Amino acid sequence: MKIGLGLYRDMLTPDNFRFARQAGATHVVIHLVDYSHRPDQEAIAGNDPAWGVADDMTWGVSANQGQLWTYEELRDIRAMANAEGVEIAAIENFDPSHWYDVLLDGPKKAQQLEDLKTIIRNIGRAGIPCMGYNFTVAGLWGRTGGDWARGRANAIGYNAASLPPETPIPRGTVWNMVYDPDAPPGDIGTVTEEQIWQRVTDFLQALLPVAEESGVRLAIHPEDPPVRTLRGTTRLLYAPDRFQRLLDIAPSKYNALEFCVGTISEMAEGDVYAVTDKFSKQGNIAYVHLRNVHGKVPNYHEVFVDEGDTNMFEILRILHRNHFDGVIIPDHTPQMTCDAPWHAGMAYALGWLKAAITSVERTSERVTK
Ligand SMILES: [Mn+2]
Repeated sequence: MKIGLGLYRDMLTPDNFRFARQAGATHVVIHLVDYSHRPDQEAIAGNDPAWGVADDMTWGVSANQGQLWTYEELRDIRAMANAEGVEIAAIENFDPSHWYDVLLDGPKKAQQLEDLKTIIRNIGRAGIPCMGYNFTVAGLWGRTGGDWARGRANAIGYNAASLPPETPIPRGTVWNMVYDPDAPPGDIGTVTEEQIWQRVTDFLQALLPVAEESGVRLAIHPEDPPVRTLRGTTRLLYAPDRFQRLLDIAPSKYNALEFCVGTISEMAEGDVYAVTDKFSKQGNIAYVHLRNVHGKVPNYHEVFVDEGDTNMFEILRILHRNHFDGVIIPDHTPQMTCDAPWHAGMAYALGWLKAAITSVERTSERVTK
């Protein structure tokens, strides 16, 4: 098993790649979407996009229509990472500007599917083997922050009872980001169960052949928060049995999971150990998000990797037993009280992860010899 670190767009610097290597990572997962970008505000350096940045709990504005990620920029980022001794395991999340009508089944869908194919080809040509994505219309709306991790560390939580009423999604918004600030008034209406499955089927059928040719695994992240509906839209992967349905649409090594242990443990249904066993045994896991949580929907909060409801050693033992050899990254972690809250939280999680993986792998060597 390999250790990785997820880095947001404004963190893609030689120093942060070096930080990852120092903390024991051999890989990084990079974000290219600037989630918190708001044209009217200063960028917030190192802002964790877990929290909504606007009063209505949406994130920022993406206006990159027609500006697809190029081979050259991907090549250059990879070279920067390689120069510091880490490899890029995956890119995480498409830009809403590039595929809003794929999610919304809008008039630009056919063109945007072609654009996504171009992006996948560029990613493959740059030697990056995986593209993680969230197929979601409402996104992460509703998460809040609080000092509920150990030592009153700030972390993310979700409590349906304390949220403002769910409002319909305004036009020009998808996945909690605005792609058209000048959209006419009104909302996008509802999304039904049949519609969301049809949309993801259209997406996979269009993209998978190109993903296979390009050597880029498509890895879907489950819905966070894993609720059945949000803001009038039916959610796709809010329960473990829906993962198999998604994989069965197009069985292929390249139709895979961005396996988020934290989100799965938040789900009302299913057992996180059984789910980890099933999908790692089947070889469906492209990479893992490791994060611990107290509680489940409709009320949970995130905590440090070594507190919370899930026994992470058991998760690692299951992955190892099933020969999972991919990358594991800490998901978001609680922020630690110091001058570098995000980095300290990640360094803690990475150190814990390295010791735990070493222990699991060495213990099993002793047993099998
Ligand atoms: Mn996750």
